[in-house]
Amino acid sequence: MLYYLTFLLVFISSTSVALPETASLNFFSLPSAQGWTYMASGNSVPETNAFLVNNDTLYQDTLEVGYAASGSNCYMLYDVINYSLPFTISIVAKVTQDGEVNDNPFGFGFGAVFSISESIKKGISIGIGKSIIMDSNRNTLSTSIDNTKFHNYQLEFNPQIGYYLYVDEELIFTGHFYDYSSYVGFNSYLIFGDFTGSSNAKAEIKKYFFTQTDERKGLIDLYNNTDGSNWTNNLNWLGEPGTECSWFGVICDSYNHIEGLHLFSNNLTGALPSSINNLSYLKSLILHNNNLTGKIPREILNIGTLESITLNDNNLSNNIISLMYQNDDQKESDKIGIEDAIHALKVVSGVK
Ligand SMILES: [Ca+2]
Repeated sequence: MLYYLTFLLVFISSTSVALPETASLNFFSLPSAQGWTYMASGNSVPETNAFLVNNDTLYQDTLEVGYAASGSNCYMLYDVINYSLPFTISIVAKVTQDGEVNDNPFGFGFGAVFSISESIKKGISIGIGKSIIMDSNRNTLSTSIDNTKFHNYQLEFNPQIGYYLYVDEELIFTGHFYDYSSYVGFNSYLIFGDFTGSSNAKAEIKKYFFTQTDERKGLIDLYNNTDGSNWTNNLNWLGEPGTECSWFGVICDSYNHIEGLHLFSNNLTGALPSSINNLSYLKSLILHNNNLTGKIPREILNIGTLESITLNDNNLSNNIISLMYQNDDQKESDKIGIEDAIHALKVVSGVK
């Protein structure tokens, strides 16, 4: 049976399931209610005196906490980082007051530390003042960005190489990691907030997102599952790590994450692997007119960024709409028909 399945997955955001490698926060509640640990170092200021949530925004105010030994109030999330894979931290924030301590802008910042062996820890933290950005190596990354306005600060970590800081998608700095080997008692952590005793800040945070998935594995599994050696075009596929954006049909965004996989009419033969959800930045999956068989894996719904997908003119035994409503263990006969599915889609997407 052939299905015609070209549509926008506008409903995905409400149905996506968090991956183990993902840690996003909403600010309808404090981070401590979402698994993060509130840390007050050198003072005993309670969480609700330093942070509050209002209107889906997290407000930090540590200006009155005091300086020097008294004054680190932040959030930490332990042991979610696998050092062998690249990862991303994206935060949308602004710093409205920074205590006028511009040589130490860590009154507000964010970062990560991870173990690469029993005795070696590395990581980087980014400190954001009103008009300066520094890293924990004491490099000045920028003095030209007005951080009192909201920006998207995105840190890309490659544990084998170093880090890349982007502000509003523009690469600002590439640097090495700081040596955190003297820090003990944990394997890894994510951190944000006020984490210096020598500076304080007032900040607003609208978004926090951490993600770590093996995109390369997602591509290789697809190649192996669908007889990649006999694709019509497999130019550059299975090349060295770092070459993935040059593989035929792979489209990358400005961070070199895979946002498009366009392999239509390319003789893909076999089943889609469940690790397709490793492509966690994917926006378009264009696979129509191939020889795909079996079931579309439910994991595809975990790709929260997905906007468009085409799977028509294959030999799949289910359709993607049915994934939304059916459990894997339900009988074939329980599946809703294609007309019902299209109706359901129209309802979800608001089309009358
Ligand atoms: Ca402080």
